[in-house]
Amino acid sequence: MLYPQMNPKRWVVSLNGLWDFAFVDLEYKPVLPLVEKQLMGVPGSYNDVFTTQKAREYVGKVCYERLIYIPDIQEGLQYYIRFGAAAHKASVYLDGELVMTHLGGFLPFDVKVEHPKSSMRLTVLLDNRLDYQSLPMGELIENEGVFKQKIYFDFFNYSGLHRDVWLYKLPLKQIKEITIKTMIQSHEAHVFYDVTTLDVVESVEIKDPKGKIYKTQNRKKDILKIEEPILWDIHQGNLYTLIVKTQCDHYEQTFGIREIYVKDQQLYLNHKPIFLKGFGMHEDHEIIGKGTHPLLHIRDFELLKWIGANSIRTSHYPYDEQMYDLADQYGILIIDEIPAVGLNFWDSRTVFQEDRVNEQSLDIYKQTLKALVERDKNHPSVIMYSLANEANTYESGAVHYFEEAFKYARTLTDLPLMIVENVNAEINLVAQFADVIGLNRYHGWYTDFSDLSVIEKQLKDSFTSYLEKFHKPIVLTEFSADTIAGLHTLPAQTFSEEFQVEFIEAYINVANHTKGVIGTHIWNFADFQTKQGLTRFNGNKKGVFTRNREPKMVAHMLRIHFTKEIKS
Ligand code: BDP
Repeated sequence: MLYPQMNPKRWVVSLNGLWDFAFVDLEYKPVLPLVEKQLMGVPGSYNDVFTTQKAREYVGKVCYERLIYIPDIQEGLQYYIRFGAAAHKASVYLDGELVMTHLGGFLPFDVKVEHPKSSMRLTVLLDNRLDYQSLPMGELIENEGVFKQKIYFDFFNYSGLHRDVWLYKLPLKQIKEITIKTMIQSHEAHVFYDVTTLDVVESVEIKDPKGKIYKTQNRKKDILKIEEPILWDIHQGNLYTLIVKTQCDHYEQTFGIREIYVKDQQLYLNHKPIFLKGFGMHEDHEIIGKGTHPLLHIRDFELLKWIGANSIRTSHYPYDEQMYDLADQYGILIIDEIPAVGLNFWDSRTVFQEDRVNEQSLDIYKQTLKALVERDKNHPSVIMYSLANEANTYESGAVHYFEEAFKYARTLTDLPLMIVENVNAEINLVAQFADVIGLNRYHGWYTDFSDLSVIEKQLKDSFTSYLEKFHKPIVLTEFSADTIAGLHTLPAQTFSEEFQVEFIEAYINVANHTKGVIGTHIWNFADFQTKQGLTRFNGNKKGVFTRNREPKMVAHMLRIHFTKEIKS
C-alpha cells in the first residue's frame, strides 16, 4: 500500500476540510444523508472542540459525512479513498452501502471505489470503544445500554478522523508495492529492491541525494551496487530515490543507505556503535488532539534538532507518515511502536487469558504488526520496532502471546525488535524474545516520591538485574518527573523546573556510565493530555517542552548534554 503520490501518472485529491458530523447511536445506518448534524474539521480529534463533558468524553459511534465528486471517470482506472488513520473502528459507506470496515486507529487503509460515480455520498461511522481485542486494549463496562470506557494507558482516548483523507486514482496494472533494503560493505552499498506490479517495467532509476541519476535498468527485482555511497546517518538525512516507471504507472520511493544491527550488547549504525539520545513522544496538541498538521510536525523536528536529540520512540502507537518522512530528512532515528499498550490492569487481574486478551487478540496484533511494517519498511529512520509498552510480561499467558508476536515480527523484518518493560527482571518472562530491552523507570517519583537520593542505587540495580538475566542491550525508554512550567523553587521541590533538572540529571548520570545501556529517552518530549486523574493536572506534565512546544528549564540542560559526545 504505497503512500498516495502526485506524479506524471498519479493523481491525488485531498478530502480534508469541513465534513458533516453527528453523534449517532450504535444501530445507526446511513441509509439517508445526515439530518441532525453539525460541521467538523478533518483531520483532527473531535473531542476538544466541544464545550460539554458529555461530548468531550463521548463513548460510542459518530458519523462523518461528505459528498465526493469524480468529474471524468475513466475506464481502466481504479479509484481509492485513503484514510491516514481513523480512531478506532471505521465502517465506510458509499451512497449508504457498506464498502469496508477497518479496525485500529493508528494505521492507514484504502477503500476501493468499485462503482465510481460522478457524485457520491461518503459516510464514515467511527466507533471509539476499546476492548480486549483492540489495540490499545481497553475494557467496556455496560450499564443499561450506556458504555463506560476503562483504559489502562496514560493518554487521552482522542477520537476522530485523525489524519489526511484522499481520493486517488490508479491504473489497473498499478505498482502495488516497492521494498528496498540496503547493506554497506566497506566502500560499496548493495541496494536490493523489489517492485510488485503486473505491468511491464520500463525503467528503474536511482537518483542520489545530489540529484544525479545513478543507475538505470528495467528489472522488477535486483541488487544494485553503488560505489562510495552517500550514507544516511544521524543528523544526515541523505535520501536516494528509486524511480520506477512502468507502461501505465510511475512511483518515486525515497530510501536511505544505512545498515543497522545489534551485536555484543551494542547498537550499530553503518558499522559504528551508537548511543540513543532523545524522547518518547505523543501525537498530541491543543484543540486538534491527535489530529495531524505538517507545521506542528516540523516544529517538533526543529526542536529535536535544537536540543541535539538523535532519536525518538513513537510511543505508544505508529504516528502519521509525515513524521517518518521528516525523520528521514532530519536524520532522526525512530523506534516504531505498535499500539500494544494498556495490556496491564494495574491490579491483580490477569490480562492474558481466554476471556480477555486471547487468540483473537493475537490475530489482530499480528495484522496490525504486518500493516505497520508494510507501511514503514522503506524509511531509513526506522531502526527498530517496539512490540509492546508495559504489558503484564510476568503472566504465564504473556509468554505464548509474545513468543508468537516476536516470531511473526521476524518473518516481516530484519530490524532489531524491542519490548518496553516496567516490571522487574526477576519476574519478567518475555524480555528473552527481544533484541533490545526498553526500561521505563520512575524511582523517586512513583516510588519513594520526591527522594532523589534513591535514584542512583535503584536505577543501577534495575540495569544490573536486566543485564545479568537477559544479556541484552537496554534503552532507558522512560524517566522524568511531572513539572509545571514556570514553577521555580529552591531547594528543588517536586513539580518545579529545578526538581525535573535534578531528577533527569541523576538518571542520565547512571545510564551514561552503565555498560550495556545504549540510550536514554526522556519521558516525554512534551506535556500531553490524559484522562482525568488525581495525579494528572490537565494532563501529564513530564514533558521537556510544554504542550505548546516551549522549553522548560531542563531543555536547556539537555541541549548541552545531548550535544556532548557521550557514547556515540
Ligand atoms: C508509564 C507509561 C506512560 C506514562 C508514564 C507516566 O508507559 O505512558 O505516561 O508511565 O506515568 O507507565 O508518566
